[in-house]
Amino acid sequence: TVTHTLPMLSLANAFTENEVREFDNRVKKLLGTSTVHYVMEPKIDGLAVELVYEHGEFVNGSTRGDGYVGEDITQNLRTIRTVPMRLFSHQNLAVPERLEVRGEVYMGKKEFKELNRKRELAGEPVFANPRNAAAGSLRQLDPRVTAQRKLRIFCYGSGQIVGFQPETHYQFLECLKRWGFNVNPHIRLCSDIEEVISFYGHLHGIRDELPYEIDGTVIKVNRLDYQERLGSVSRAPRWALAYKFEAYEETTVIKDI
Ligand code: 1X8
Repeated sequence: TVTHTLPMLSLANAFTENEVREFDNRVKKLLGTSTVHYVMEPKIDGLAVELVYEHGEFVNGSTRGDGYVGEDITQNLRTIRTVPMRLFSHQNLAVPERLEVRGEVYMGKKEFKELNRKRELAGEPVFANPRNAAAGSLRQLDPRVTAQRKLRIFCYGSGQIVGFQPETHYQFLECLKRWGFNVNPHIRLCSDIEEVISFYGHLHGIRDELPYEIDGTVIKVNRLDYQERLGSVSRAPRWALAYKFEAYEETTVIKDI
């Protein structure tokens, strides 16, 4: 097991435009300001993990677990090609002494279908969805099995960082890219809640065309000093919200009782 330096919190959910407007009003009221910028990102339907880098070197990785204590999955994460083993250092952007990065490990829709096709042919039980397939693949005791499952990662957050302090979440995402992390391309910096609502509509519109499953969007207060002031309540930050999409519905055929 691995104890996370900072707990990996869950997100409060919203399902309606009204709930999103209430979130914006709450944030502005708590901060005592009328202008708050938000970053919007797709919410990836995968498994949250934490990657730890010391002096730019990947040293260990873990699952979210209960948010406080996760499982060590370092060897399995090493087989994911989009998890950098060593970070790029730049003239004007050094690598921090210690960097804890959070992201979502997922399986693409194509890879999921292909895996299930093979499992069906082999008479093995199929996975219900890409998320379960990704979870089953990460939990493998043999990293060689994980390596064949074609998992990927999108990085979007931080745990503890020693020796580096960005001013905004958007800046942090830009740094992640330069260090070599895979960051989702459909991310938008919004100047107000109207832009947030409109970008939600845009992401909803491209949902089916994306090569991986998303179950909504994540809205985050951009300024990190604001995030700190807002803090968290009941295991969820007050500075972020999951604005969800309706779930896909499928029909199950009961073949036997
Ligand atoms: C969970 C997720 C987050 C993001 C994307 N996908 C998720 N499943 C993101 O921030 N882009 S944040 C998050 C969490 O804080 N529990």
